[in-house]
Amino acid sequence: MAFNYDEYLRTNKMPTLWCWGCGDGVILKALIRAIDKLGWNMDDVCVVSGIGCSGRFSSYINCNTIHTTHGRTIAYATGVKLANPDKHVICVSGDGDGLAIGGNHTIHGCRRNIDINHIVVNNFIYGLTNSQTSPTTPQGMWTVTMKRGNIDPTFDACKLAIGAGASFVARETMLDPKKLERVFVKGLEHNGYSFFDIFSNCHVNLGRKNKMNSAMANLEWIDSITVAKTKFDKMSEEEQKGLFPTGILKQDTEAAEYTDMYKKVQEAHQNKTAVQL
Ligand SMILES: Cc1ncc(C[n+]2csc(CCOP(=O)(O)OP(=O)(O)O)c2C)c(N)n1
Repeated sequence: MAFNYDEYLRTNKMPTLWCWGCGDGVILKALIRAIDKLGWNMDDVCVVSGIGCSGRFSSYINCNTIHTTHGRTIAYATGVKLANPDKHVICVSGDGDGLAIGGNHTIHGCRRNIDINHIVVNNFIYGLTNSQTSPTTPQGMWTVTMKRGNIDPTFDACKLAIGAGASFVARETMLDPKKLERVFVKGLEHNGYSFFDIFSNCHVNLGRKNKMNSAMANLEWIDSITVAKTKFDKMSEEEQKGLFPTGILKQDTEAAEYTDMYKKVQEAHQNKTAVQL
C-alpha cells in the first residue's frame, strides 16, 4: 500500500513554496517516514525550525511546530525539551541558520548533549535570500557576496558537532532517500544530541550560478564530493581532500543526557542535597 504522507502533512499549505526539484521535500519525506517507522504519535513531536527555505519544515509537517527567529532553533528547542522531557524534539535549520548565525547555539546544544534531533539542511548557500556565502559554501564558488569566488575555507559541520560533544553525528545526502530514512530512525531513537548534516541541492541559487546547468548537475556534484565512511577511512589523506564521509560518524550511547541530569537537579533541589551527576 502506498505511504500516506497526507496524514503527516498540512495539506492546506500545499503546494510548498520550495522550488521545483528542491531537496527539502525529499528530506521532509524521509523524516516523515522515519517518524512513522518509529511509531511516534505526532502529538508527541515538536518540530522547531529557523528562517530560510529549510525553515518551512515547520509550516508543512503536521505536529506541534515552532517557526522561530533566524539561528535560534536550538534555544527554543532546549526550552521545549526541558519542559517536556518525554516529548520528541526535532530542529531543522539551514547551513546559514544552524552554522553561521546559530552556530553558537549549535555548539552548546552539542556540548550539553540534550536529546534534540538537529537536522542541518546543508545546501551550501543562503538559499532563501538569493545566494550569500554560508559557512559550507565551497571555496572558489560564486556567491552574491563573493562574486570573484568564495575565499572562506569550507566548514565541516560534523567535525564541529563531534568536537563539541554531540553523541550522535551523521552525514547523508538527499540522493538516497531510503538511506536517509534509516539514518533518521537511528538518530531519532538515540538519547542525546543527534546531529545530521544532510547535503541537499539548491540548483536555483547555488547550482545554476556555478556552472551546474541543471538540477541533475547539482545532484551529480553532491555525489562527487561524498563517499561512504567505510571507504573514506581507507583513503590516504591526499585522496580524502575535498571529500566528505557519509554514514554514522559517531554514536556514543554512554554519554550523559542533559534532561536526565536536569531531573537529578530537580530531585536534589527537593531533597535539599547536592546533585549527584
Ligand atoms: C536576524 C536575521 N538576519 C538575517 C535574516 C535574513 N535571512 C533570512 S533567511 C537567511 C539565510 C537562510 O540561509 P540558510 O540558513 O542557509 O537556509 P536556506 O534558505 O538555504 O534553507 C537570511 C540571511 C533574518 N531573517 N534574520
